[in-house]
Amino acid sequence: MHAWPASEVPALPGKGRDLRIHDTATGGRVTLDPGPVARIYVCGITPYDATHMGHAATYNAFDLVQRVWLDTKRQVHYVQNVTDVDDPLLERAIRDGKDWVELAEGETALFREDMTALRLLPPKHYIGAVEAIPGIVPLVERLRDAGAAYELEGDVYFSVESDPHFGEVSHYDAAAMKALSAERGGDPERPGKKNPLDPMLWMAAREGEPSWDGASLGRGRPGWHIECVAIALDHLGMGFDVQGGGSDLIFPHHEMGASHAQALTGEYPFAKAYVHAGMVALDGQKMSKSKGNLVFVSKLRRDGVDPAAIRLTLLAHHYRADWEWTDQVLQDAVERLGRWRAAVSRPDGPSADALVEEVREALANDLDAPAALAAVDRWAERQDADGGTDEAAPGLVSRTVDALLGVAL
Ligand code: 5CA
Ligand code: ZN
Repeated sequence: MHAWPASEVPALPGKGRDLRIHDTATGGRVTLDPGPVARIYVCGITPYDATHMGHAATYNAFDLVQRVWLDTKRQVHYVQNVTDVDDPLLERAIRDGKDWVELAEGETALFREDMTALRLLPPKHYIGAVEAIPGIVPLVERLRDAGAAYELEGDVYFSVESDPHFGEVSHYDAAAMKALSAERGGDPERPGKKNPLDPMLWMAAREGEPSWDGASLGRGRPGWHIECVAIALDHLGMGFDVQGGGSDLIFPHHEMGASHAQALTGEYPFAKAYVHAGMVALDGQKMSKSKGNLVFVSKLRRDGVDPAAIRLTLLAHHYRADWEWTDQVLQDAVERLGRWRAAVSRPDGPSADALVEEVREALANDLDAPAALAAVDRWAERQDADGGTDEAAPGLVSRTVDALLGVAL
């Protein structure tokens, strides 16, 4: 699948800083040391509805990870998937009387437009579940042949007991795992499973549903977790630097993905850090396609809201915090954008050398974007109050905000 165009990332003077980031698996801050090519996998959308602010907030967080790495002169090998076949997509297509392929393609195209408008850097490899199927089938066969998977009425399940590290991403207890599994696509109540938590790797073809050749597995379609594992192993290999997504993916998705990969390869860990963004809510409830309480990026764009203001709204919240979308948080961002644009449009101003370092340090410190915004606010206030004589300063502020925060002033 093709991704979307990359906006230019200006180079900044001086040296970037290594990222210290909260890792869900260890429950603490880790300093990432990725080497010259940093490797990151971020779980992509299930394209049955338009991009909402929750998605945008999550992708914004991982865009900052990329920008911090790029600032250290590393290359970034970024992979993202599109879950372009799964139960919720097929259900929505039936509900709306649409062809599921057209629904997925249309929503993915809109997602690309939204990402481009928000200046979120594209993945190097943007891979759909459907195009990954030829790679998924042999992995499921290998798991089955190694005794890590078993058949139940034609479907194939992963045995969570086959990975000694199962549970080490989320650290949730059995009751929490069971509840979340039922809520997020699992089937803990299905009779005949070895462990109620075992997730499906391959679903045998169902009447009226799309299916693909699964070689010795028979016709069917892939389970959700193995999709991301196959794509990540194919393009990044084991032990990549960051596995990312929203906090609703901690369990079962990232837990199961890690176990699938570890059982397949005998290596540990799947990812060096598991990084999770908080949930954006609307009217007190997590914004979600299934609930329909959504603010769409595309709708705001159509209404004439500057994408840079949308981006500043996201940046005003720490990525790990759960927060509520309101008209006020958007309005605050619109006003901030206006103040910043006015401040950089003057021919000179107070020196911005310290600002570059402040923004760098804020982001290296667990992506503290609100602290980065506060630093730019202070420079803009000084510009407003006293001005300054540094002719390079306004340009340097623009480039810093562009390179590290993805906002074009
Ligand atoms: N296709 C799978 C991942 S493989 C999926 O979860 N798709 S999704 O469309 O439901 O979500 C896409 C990304 O947005 C995921 O990382 C998810 O954690 C994140 N996300 C979904 N809702 C919210 C929300 N309300 N706030 C923050 N992030 C969210
Ligand atoms: Zn995923």
